[in-house]
Amino acid sequence: MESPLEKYYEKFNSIEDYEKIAIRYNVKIEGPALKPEDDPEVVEILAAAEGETKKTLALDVLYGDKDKTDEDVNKAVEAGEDPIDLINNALMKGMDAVSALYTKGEYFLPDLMLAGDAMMSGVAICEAKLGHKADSKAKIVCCAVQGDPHDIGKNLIVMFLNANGYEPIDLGRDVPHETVVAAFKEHQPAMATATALMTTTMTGFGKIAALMEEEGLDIPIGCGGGAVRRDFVEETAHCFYGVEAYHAPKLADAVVDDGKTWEDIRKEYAAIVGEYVAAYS
Ligand code: B12
Repeated sequence: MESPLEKYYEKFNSIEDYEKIAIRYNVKIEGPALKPEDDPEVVEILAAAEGETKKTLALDVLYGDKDKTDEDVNKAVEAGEDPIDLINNALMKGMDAVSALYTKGEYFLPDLMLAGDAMMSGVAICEAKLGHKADSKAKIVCCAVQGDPHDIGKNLIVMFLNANGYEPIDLGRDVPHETVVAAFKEHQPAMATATALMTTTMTGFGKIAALMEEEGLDIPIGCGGGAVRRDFVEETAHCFYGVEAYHAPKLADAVVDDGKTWEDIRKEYAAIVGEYVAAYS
């Protein structure tokens, strides 16, 4: 007699064409499976990754495959491809496509993190080949505030800034307020991001801003994190509320390219990030 396990396998072995079936969270959806690279927005983004090598690299990132990214980047640089071109027109394009799918709710946090690791690893190989860091648009200081060990959101911000040509100065998590302001003085960043996920740590934003004022600095600080609401952040001058990690490069572009201030960002957030944002409606 067939065991329940054999019956189970029989059911799945009878599926003839896996390409046509997506099984997600135990739900079988009949019909053609749309691959990430078939999404129309992704097709448009990947069109910029011209040629087989760059397309393959962009797909390695899109699939969050760090080992394959490393292997393919190594092959490409050994074949004489320009590392800067690989960063800008292959690895970053893959990450742009990942952001597009995340925005639509088709990719999730783990997808972002895997793709981020793959991209950063590929960029590191390109930079090692170059012998120096790729030129950056500007420095952005990033931290999880004093007392706060939650750094997943901050790590995503660092990854998105890197993916968009910025030089994030990653101070890590549980960073003393004085260390943040010392980094502002040392690096003179165009913008900063501060993340807090606990009601006990979110007062850190105001403390950083106060210490910064004492030093006569005026750096726009994007403040976000699970515990944080827009009205709380806006009680403090220099600070604006940040909603999604992938917004960080667009906010930085607004400061660097368009000279927007923290006050402008409070008023124009949704227009700057180019989408409906409930907290700013
Ligand atoms: C993972 C996690 C942990 C991990 C953290 C691992 C790590 N490396 O980060 C660990 C296990 C270490 C942990 C520990 C603790 N945790 Co915890 N943890 C969580 C959990 C489950 C998820 C947090 C998370 O990573 N979210 C996902 C990230 C991506 O979100 P995010 O950082 O907010 O970032 C997003 C946005 O906010 C935005 N963003 C953030 N900053 C900025 C800035 C800008 C400029 C922009 C544009 C966007 C932006 O970008 C991201 C989205 O794209 C939450 C519960 C929950 N469901 O949220 C509890 C939670 C945050 N933890 C909590 C607590 C209390 C603790 C502990 C104190 C528990 C304990 N009693 O020991 C300890 C901390 C101990 C300490 N040392 O102080 C509470 C906080 C409650 C509160 N309101 O104060 C929560 C809410 C759980 C709960 N319901 O009680 N935790």
